[in-house]
Amino acid sequence: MFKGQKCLVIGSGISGVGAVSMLGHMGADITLFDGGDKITQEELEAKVPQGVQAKCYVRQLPEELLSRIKVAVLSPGVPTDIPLVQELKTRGTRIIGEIELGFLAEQGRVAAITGTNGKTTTTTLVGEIMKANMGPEKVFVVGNIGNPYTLEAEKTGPDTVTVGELSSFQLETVDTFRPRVSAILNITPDHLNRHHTMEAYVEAKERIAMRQTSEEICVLNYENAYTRNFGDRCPAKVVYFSSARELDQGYFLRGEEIFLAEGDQAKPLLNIHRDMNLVGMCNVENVMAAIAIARALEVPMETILQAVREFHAVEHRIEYVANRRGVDYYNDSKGTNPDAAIQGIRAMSRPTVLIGGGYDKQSEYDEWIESFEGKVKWLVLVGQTREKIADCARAHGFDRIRMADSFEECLRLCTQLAQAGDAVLLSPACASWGMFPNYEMRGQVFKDYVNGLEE
Ligand code: UMA
Repeated sequence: MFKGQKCLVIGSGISGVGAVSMLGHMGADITLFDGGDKITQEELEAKVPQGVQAKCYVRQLPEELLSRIKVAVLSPGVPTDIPLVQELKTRGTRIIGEIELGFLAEQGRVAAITGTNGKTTTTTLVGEIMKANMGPEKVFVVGNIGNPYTLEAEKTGPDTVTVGELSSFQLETVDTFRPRVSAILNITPDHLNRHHTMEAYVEAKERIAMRQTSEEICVLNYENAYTRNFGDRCPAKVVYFSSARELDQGYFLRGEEIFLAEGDQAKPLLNIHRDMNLVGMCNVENVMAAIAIARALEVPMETILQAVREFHAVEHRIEYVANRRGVDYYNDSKGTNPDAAIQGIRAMSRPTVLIGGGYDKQSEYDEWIESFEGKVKWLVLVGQTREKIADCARAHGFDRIRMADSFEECLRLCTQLAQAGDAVLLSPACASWGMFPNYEMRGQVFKDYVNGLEE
């Protein structure tokens, strides 16, 4: 498809490396560029996969090359409004994202999942259900979850299923991407420093279903205003789920049971306490969405329900770590925005010492602070946003705040403040950047610390 064509890959993280590898197999004439201010020429060259040829440039691309680039593949972390991308657009270069590139090689069915929160849990669960149904070798779980699509897309075939977790960053640059099933779990403000406006963020999320038709299915949350309204405009056949009301058609919660209403019948499927190992209403929604997605992929209901019964929490998402001296420790490092962190607090049933703060994504923290509702005993703040959060908390009348200068100090403070019967929750409402390269490392440091405490 791109044989002999001049292709530029921007960004040399895992997506960029995946894109170079796939373009290499396609016989493209590849240039790999990274604009990062620390990376060296040697480091960039070392990232080119073995057997693939790519010219490498750090920070600056030769002017004469720019005019010859036919296709530019953006890594998710590369904003579409940076000067380089704008320049390429003006010159008529085709701009696609790494997900779009992967899709060009896709041979099987695709289930694509987005949403501000719950993506990773839902994607993982759908992956497990599909593996139980088809065998692990026929299922590829890709995308924001940490596995670039371009590393797997060429292995797909007519009998495989790709389950993709897609972020708004990735969806901004899809074009022909057309999944068999899409899902938007919820949309609340996030990543506004990248998208600038809520409208642009919502628009990016909705692109997941942009190329779908009434032949395909889009699973939407009825209890989120954005996703409910999208149902009226969505080109795909819509299946709704709701955790707060009984629906005529779709998945809903009645008491402790998840029901499916189809035709003129509503059937109970499972009990959210007995049949699920996940806590919190957000996870009830994630499970409903996962069932709807798997059903749309024609998996027998019994296989779906058995996989749900066997499924345990995803690492870093309201993950129970251990009890130390009567205190329960929970790692919700993936609570990287206020809405995700609200779900973390809601899932707690004990007085809670809460760790907050991190990289500033220009979020507003009011609703998060309001969700404390007498449950949060102490708020221990760390990172770039700590003053902003403290000001917001005080404005809401919450002043049981402690400041820490480092993550280690923050952990020690929590252990001092928590008493037997309490919980300590790492659910910072902020990205980890600035203190850690990613939320996984932040969660791991938390878990190592807790596991190292005396029992
Ligand atoms: N870079 C440039 N120019 C720029 C910006 C970045 O050259 O303007 C370079 C950086 O110097 C760096 C590279 O690009 O060398 C990084 O690329 P990247 O940020 O796209 O990172 P990847 O390693 O390719 O990881 C990406 C996703 N990262 C982001 O969206 C920021 C990963 O999501 C994803 O798992 C991976 O692709 C595979 O699909 C992470 C994430 O934080 C988990 N996602 C956000 C979130 O979940 O909130 C959206």
